[in-house]
Amino acid sequence: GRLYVNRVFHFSAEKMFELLFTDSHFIRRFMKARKITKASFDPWREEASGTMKRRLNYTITITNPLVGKFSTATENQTLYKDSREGQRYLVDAEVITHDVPYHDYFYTQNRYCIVRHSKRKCRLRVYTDVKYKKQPWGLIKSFITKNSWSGLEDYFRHLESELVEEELELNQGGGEP
Ligand code: YK8
Repeated sequence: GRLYVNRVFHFSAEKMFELLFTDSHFIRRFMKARKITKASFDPWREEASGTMKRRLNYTITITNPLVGKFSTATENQTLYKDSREGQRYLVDAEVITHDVPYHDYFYTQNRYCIVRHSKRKCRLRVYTDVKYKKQPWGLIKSFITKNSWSGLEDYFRHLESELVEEELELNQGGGEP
């Protein structure tokens, strides 16, 4: 896998969770900027084991010239039980892009780790992996992986910069340092 985001932000871990994993203005705005449309978010639901799950559906706009312009996608998110409120949030997100070539071979797994540093500081790490459900021919596999990495890098670089913007706004005129 790869580590795409690894940064300390000057706002709380709860705030980070709220921005990324609830139906927040931030995520709505970000999706709009990425031309992610027709988004539907299920609420978080608790499983018998205590883990929380939810499903998102949306349509992504693709800039890769090798692929059609749009694809529907399903994202299954799992929030792990040991994520004690406000201390640590671990979210695994499996993203399946239904309408890209070789879509039945692979999916993407993004792991978001939010760790509390202090009352008003947290660290966000995002690890990404391209996973295979069946093994394609070697050349195809490297083609899928290479094209996935470039799309993911672009997406997470943009997400990080928008979070930096949000951090600025949140800390403006707040009074206390
Ligand atoms: C989520 C991974 C692969 C896919 C794309 C497919 C190339 C197909 C390979 C051909 C277009 C928002 C990506 C980047 C689309 C965007 C997906 C996003 C960024 C040439 C054989 C969508 C996170 C996410 C996960 C997977 C990304 C796709 O929150 O290259």
